Amino acid sequence: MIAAAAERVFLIRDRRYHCGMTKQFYRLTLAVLVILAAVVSPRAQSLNAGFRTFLERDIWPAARARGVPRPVFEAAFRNVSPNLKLPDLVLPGGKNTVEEINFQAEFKNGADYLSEGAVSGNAAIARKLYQQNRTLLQQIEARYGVPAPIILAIWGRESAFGRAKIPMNAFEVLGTKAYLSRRKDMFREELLAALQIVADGHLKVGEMKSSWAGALGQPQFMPSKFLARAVDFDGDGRKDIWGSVPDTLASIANYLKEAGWQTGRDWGFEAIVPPNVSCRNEGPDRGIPIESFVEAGVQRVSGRPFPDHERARQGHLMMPAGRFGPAFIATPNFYVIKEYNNSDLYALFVGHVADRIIGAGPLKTGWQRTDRLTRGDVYRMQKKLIALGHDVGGADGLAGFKTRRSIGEAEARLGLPETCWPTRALANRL
Ligand SMILES: [Ca+2]
Repeated sequence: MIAAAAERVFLIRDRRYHCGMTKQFYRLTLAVLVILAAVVSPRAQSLNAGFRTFLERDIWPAARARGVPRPVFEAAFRNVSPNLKLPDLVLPGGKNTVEEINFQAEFKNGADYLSEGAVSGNAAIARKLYQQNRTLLQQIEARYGVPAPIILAIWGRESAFGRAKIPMNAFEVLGTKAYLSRRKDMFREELLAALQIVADGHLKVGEMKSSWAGALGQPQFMPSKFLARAVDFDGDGRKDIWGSVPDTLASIANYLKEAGWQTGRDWGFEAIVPPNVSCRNEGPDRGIPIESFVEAGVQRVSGRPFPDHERARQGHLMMPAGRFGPAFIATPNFYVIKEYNNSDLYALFVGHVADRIIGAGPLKTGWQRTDRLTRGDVYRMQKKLIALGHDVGGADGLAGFKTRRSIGEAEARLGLPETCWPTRALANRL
């Protein structure tokens, strides 16, 4: 691979002083490596050529139509080639499959994702930042109607409050994914949006740093979301979610407002769900008034009543580990947080850290040890459930709420205890 050879070249350059390598020998080595890279990897070459053709024939006309100047386009892709180390790529001739093993944080189990260390550490830093930015956060709350602790919790989760390095070239990531990923169409749109951000003057090409998934800046917005929802709160005319704390925090708040945040409502409450309330009732599409849950025997773990302003309004059963972990009555705002990052554990982390920032204690119910099924195991279970007529929300190897409640339905039909969570016992029976 040319990229790999180039990396080796850089290593040699860094080490030449230590090795006592002469300048001439270094040049010779470099030349040999470049030739080797060219000769040895015709596949990388053809991939690169295909990438260039894709950029010129597909991306450039679409970018031009959006008013992106040619120099911006050329600067964005200068020296950029496909980065084959990115996950979720489908190489030419390769198969489009689900990975067997989970690697992204949101696919972890609840005990890891909401470890007390991660939660209390985030809450402690957020409390300090809350003090330091109190006036700013009050202004943002007043304008967007989203509570400061929720904004702070998202900032912490996305970029460790702006301390995380965001090292990758957004055009390399988005270009590679638009060309080679499973979700080409989505990334093509994001690539065009990224070009537009530079064309609009918010950032220079070299400042467009992203995560490995193409998310931008401290709030980790995809480029299309940046265009739609980032705001300039400090008034300098640029939406700078890389360097400006006011822009970062207000952009997070505006994102949630645009996603439908209901001002004045909580995100949810940890609850005790008695056996007569089936875990099959979970989900954003199965809401009922919170007082109906109460009449069925659902209580808050704290023993205190649900707040008066919530009782008559819609609530949703939310059981991120089925019967094997804490349960919640979520409000619609929980699902607004999921608009930010479509994971129950993510939204729960944000909501719980927000509560901890203002003094709440740890979750009362622990996460039980469960069968460690792989993503591939869950994928195969989903395929069987689909064949039996269940709606699992698409077979992706992840136990989202539609998969969990489908599992509960299958368990009930097979006479197994309802757990609403992928188990070996069910996998063996399906
Ligand atoms: Ca600004």
